[in-house]
Parts: sequence; structure tokens; C-alpha cells
Amino acid sequence: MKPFSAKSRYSGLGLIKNALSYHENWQRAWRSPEPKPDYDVVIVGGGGHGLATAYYLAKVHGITNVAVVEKGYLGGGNTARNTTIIRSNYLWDEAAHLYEFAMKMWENLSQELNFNVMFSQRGVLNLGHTLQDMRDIERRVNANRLNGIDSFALTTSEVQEIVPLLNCSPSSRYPVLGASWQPRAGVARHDAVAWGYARGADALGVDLIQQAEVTGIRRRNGAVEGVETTRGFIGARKVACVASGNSGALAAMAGLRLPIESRPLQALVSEPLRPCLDTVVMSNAVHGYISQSDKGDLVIGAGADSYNGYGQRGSFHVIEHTLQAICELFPMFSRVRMNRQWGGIVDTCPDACPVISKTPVQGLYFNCGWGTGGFKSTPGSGYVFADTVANDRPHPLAEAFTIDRFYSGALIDEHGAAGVAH
Ligand code: FAD
Ligand code: PYC
Repeated sequence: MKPFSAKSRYSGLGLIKNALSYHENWQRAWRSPEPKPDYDVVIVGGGGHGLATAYYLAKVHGITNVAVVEKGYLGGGNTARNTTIIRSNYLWDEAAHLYEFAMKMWENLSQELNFNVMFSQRGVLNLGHTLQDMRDIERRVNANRLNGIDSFALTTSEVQEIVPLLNCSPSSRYPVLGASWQPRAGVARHDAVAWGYARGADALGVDLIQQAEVTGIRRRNGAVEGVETTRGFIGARKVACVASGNSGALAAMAGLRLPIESRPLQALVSEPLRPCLDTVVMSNAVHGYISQSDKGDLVIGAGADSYNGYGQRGSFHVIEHTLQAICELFPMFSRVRMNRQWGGIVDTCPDACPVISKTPVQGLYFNCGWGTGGFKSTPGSGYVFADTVANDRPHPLAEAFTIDRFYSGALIDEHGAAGVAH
């Protein structure tokens, strides 16, 4: 059947025609190829980070003989499950530089991909509820400013001005003593980020292979040869693992042990409301963070479960505690009904920082351990990991994040800025 012209495809008539033909004539955003016998690079994991890595390998390094191998569907892991908060106000220079690099990429990402990722710089508040919170906020804001990051310490009344609905009463259970405020921070549309990178990578020749689970990493003489998958063996000169939630299991397939723990982290969305919250409010102390999506739902994130596991659900008491805290902070949301709840499995490192690294196995690389906060780094992570894989040495921004830090002790403790305690 003749494909629709661009004009009719995007016109109202085109939409009606597509609906009546059950979208059979809708132009595919990417191919669905059979895996080739071998590739220069196989990327394990088709989340935002894996797809971004593929895109930059092709775009920046001209390496296009690349496959992304995904066990489910593209962007169906934590990329689909996160609360999409993007900020760069991390404490230590190494982390601040990496996240700020990503932030600058977000600011141009829709243009770069020619795909609207709906990056909305509506600002992020991190509330302080105790004197110690406020001391930590002052310290982090000062460190941010020294790194050229927009960051401000606000008083209670300044916070109230930005979020009139917030309960700033001094007698509340979690009194708001102030906040840090990053105006350039915000949210983006999670699916669009995966789709934009997938479309861009496909157009540059990358094969996106879905429904193919990696079950083994084949090695010979200390170097990778390829991956065993549920769709057969795929040979590769280099294998780059970006399988958030499953990194420990993948590393074990290559005889490696990563300093990583995997835990459920939950989120919820409410029924849609009229626009009432035009910024993002986070409270690490109460383990609650909230924003309003463009559809009107309240997007609410909870804390991580304190036990390890792979069930993408999480425990009830965690969301109960979070909703109590949200109702305390926003009493007028107490009668809002929650529509959906889910969990994702986050890989956490002991210092709340990622691993972007070569491994002792030649040609095998890992990008993982982003814990509860990796969505915000998607473009930066993909860029520096692609560079690391292409050149077989850490990108300068990734030097501090290699596995070696767990031998040398040069950890970068970002627990205070990580958003969710882990
Ligand atoms: P994923 O999107 O999970 O991609 C990894 C992919 O690997 C998956 O699609 C998976 O199916 C695939 N895979 C795994 N094993 C295999 C295998 N053996 N073979 C083939 N494929 C495999 N971060 C923020 O910055 N801001 C937030 O507000 C935020 N909120 C969060 C809220 C929740 C509830 C959760 C769960 C996470 C949140 N995060 C947040 C963290 C963020 O979601 C992750 O750090 C980020 O999405 C990781 O991206 P990724 O591409 O590495 O992972
Ligand atoms: O990293 O900003 C963050 C975050 C918020 C919620 C989960 N992670």
C-alpha cells in the first residue's frame, strides 16, 4: 500500500486515515532487523542510556556497526518508570561536572534529535526541614555556584512564594525551614527521550533488537567474543552493558562482581487535576517528591525499599509513608485519588555515584549504578560512555567513575544530593 505523504500523515485527515486503517500505514520510527552474526559493538540494554550510547557511537565516533540488544521493549525499564526529575545540583566537583554536562545537553536535546523530548525547565526545590538540612543546603548551594551551576538557598517565605500550595506552617510535622532552588532544573518526557534516541540511532544504521535477552557473555583468553541471547549468539568486538537493575546479574555472566545492590523504588500518579503545581518539589528527608505532568496527574515518587530484590513493585508501607508526607506538605491533595503505582529496580553503589568503566575483561564495559537518579544524566551518560567504549579509555568526565575507585578508596559520596536515600 502507498505510504501517506508527509503532509497527509500530519494533517487531521492523515490521523483519521491512520486510525481507520488500524495504524498499518503509519511510518515506522525505526526498523526491526534480524540480528547480524556479529557487530563492532553490542550494547546490552535498550533504555535511555543504552540508546543514547548507540546514538553517540554512530554520530560522534562514526561507529555504526552497532546493535542494541533489549530483553523487553525499548525504554520499558527504568526509563519508563522514573519521575523524570532533571537537575545538576550535586555536591562534589566530579558529579557536578558530569550532571551539568548532561544538563547543557538537555537544553538542546529536542533540536539535536529533531524530536520533542518536552524538556520543561520549571525549577526544582529541595526542601530543608531541620537545621542540619539547611546547613547541608547552604554547603551544596555554595559548591554548586563555585562550579557555575545555578543554585540558590531560599528562606521559607521565598519557598512559599514559589509554591503557594505548600504547607509552610511552623507547626507542621515536617516544617519547611527553606530549600535549595535550581531554576534551570525540571522534567522531560521519559518515553520521548528513548524514542528520540532510538529513531536517531536507527537512522544512523544501528540495529535495535528487541525481545532478545542476554543470557551469557562469551569470552576467550580474557577478551569478549559476544553475547548469548534468547535469539542466538551475537558476536562482538566490544560489549557495552547498560542494563540498569540487572547490572550485577550481567557482570556475573562475565565472572565479575560489581559493588552494586539492586532494590525496588516506587512511584505513583494521581487522577488528573487542573494545573496547580508549576515546579518540582523534593524532600529527601520525608522521601517524597512531586510534580504535575502536562496531562495534569500528580507524579509522586517514594523512597527505595530497604531490601534487595528484582520485583518491580516494592512494599506498601513505603508508599503509605510517602503519601502521608505528601499530604502533610500539601494538605489540599489529601482527597486526590491515586490512579497507578509501580516500581523499578535501581542499581545502587555504596557512594551513590555511577560506574562508567572498562573492566578487567578486554572489550567489556559497564555503565551502571545510577541508582535513583540516572534519568537526568541520560544524554551525558550516553555521550561519555560512547567515548569510553570507542577509545577504550575513560572520557575525562568519567575518569572519577571507574571501578578502580572501589580499590583506591577514592569514593565520591553523593548521598546528600542523590534525591532518595540509598
Ligand atoms: P533502563 O531504562 O532500565 O534500561 C536498561 C534496560 O536493560 C532495560 O530496558 C532492561 O529491560 C534491559 N536489560 C536488563 N537486563 C538485560 C539483559 N540480560 N538482556 C537484555 N536487556 C536487558 N532518575 C532521575 O534522574 N530522576 C528521577 O526523577 C528519577 N526517578 C525515578 C523513579 C523511579 C520509581 C525509578 C525506578 C527510578 C528513578 N530514577 C530517576 C532513576 C532512573 O530511572 C534510572 O537511573 C535510569 O532510567 C536508568 O536508565 P537506563 O537506561 O540505564 O535503564
Ligand atoms: O535524582 O532527582 C532525583 C530523583 C528524584 C526522584 C528520584 N530521583
